[in-house]
Amino acid sequence: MRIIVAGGDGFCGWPTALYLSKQGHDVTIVDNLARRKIDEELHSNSVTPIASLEDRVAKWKEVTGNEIRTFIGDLNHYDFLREVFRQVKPEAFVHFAEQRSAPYSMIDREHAAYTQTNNVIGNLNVLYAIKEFAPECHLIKLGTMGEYGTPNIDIEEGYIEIEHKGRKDTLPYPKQPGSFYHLSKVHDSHNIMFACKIWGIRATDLNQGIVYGLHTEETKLDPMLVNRVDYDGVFGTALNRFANQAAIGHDITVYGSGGQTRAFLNIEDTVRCVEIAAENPADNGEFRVFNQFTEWFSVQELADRVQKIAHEEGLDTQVKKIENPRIENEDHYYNAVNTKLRDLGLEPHLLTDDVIRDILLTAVEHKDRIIAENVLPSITWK
Ligand code: NAD
Ligand code: USQ
Repeated sequence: MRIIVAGGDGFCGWPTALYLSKQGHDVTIVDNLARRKIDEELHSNSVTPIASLEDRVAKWKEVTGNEIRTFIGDLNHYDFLREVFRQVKPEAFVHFAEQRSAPYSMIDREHAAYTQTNNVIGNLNVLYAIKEFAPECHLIKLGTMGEYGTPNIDIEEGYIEIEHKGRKDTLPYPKQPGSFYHLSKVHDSHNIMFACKIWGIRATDLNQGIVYGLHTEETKLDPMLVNRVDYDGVFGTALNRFANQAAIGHDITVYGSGGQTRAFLNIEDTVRCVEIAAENPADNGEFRVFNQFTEWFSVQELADRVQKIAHEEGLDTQVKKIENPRIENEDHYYNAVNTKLRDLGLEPHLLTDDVIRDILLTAVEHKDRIIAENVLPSITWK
């Protein structure tokens, strides 16, 4: 299949591009390298030393013989995107290419506006490009479990049957996102659903939980293929961030009570979920939603598990509750459905102690790269 991986230089996109290439697909990466520029803006970095995109794909070709084409450019520039579609004629478009940090989107008006413009207009451009140049192309769009928020009822996969005043309908599941970033994903979902309805294009919204880990079989083939890992208070996510805090003997920062429960999955399952979606495309006109996660944990539970492994490895770190910089429910009900990807063949990699140890030991290996002052949260919702 001819597959475009937009955002293919990022944390999820890079291993996905390699995995799909390894499976024999004809992969093209599109990326504007915005994430690397944001590192400069925040004076931060990936814990692992990542090679340039050019060097990464050259190494991939050297190691496997497989070519991955690259286009450096912005989905917000429609002339660029049109040219990419004209040259590639994609059968699937995997869309990771968004600003994905909730705290970054909450810095100030400019960052909120950048996040929503970048994400919503970029995605709208992709919808138009599919309509105009590749109407059969299957859009595989990365959404987020955070679109749903933490309702006091079970979270369904995209839709919920509602009975109201004696009448029934199946409607999009209510959305209660917790940041301007998460809101951008809700706006994207609405635009995609509408485009499927009016133009008959096909799309799968992968409502992904928090991704942990860094390695896949493919990224391990050579040090130059290593994936990025974020640890700072802006882009670092729970679990990966906790392991990196532990690696430098920093406190593991639980925000508020730590009862916040989130859905998680291993990066090795991210790449497989995208493959499953690509190999089982939505029908023409269908807007399909899969909840892409394998387990859920409270933040406190994860912090305790990382601390336990850190102590086993001789690292002195403590779990510390700090004032929550976000506005979110800290003690809530959580029960989310995730059967559709499993029904299509996903075999989850669950969070074992060895997986935590692997993330921790990678952080320890590169701990000189961790900038200690970036580890605490610096952005508040208030
Ligand atoms: P990332 O920031 O590491 O990667 C995103 C990539 O997209 C970067 O390489 C960036 O340069 C590129 N990009 C951003 N805007 C672009 C634009 N307008 N044009 C071209 N390229 C652009 O993020 P990630 O962690 O790999 O996340 C990928 C996707 O998955 C995002 O849409 C994110 O919302 C979603 N997601 C991520 C997680 C997670 O835990 N990392 C969880 C759920 C959903
Ligand atoms: N948290 C802590 N301590 C920390 C960091 C985070 O307690 O040091 C808490 C947060 O308050 C929050 C939870 O952990 O309750 C998750 O925070 P996070 O930063 O790991 O994840 P989030 O901001 O939700 O965003 C990440 C990705 C985003 C993706 C989302 C999936 O950055 O791209 O959409 O996870 S989900 O959470 O399902 O919405």
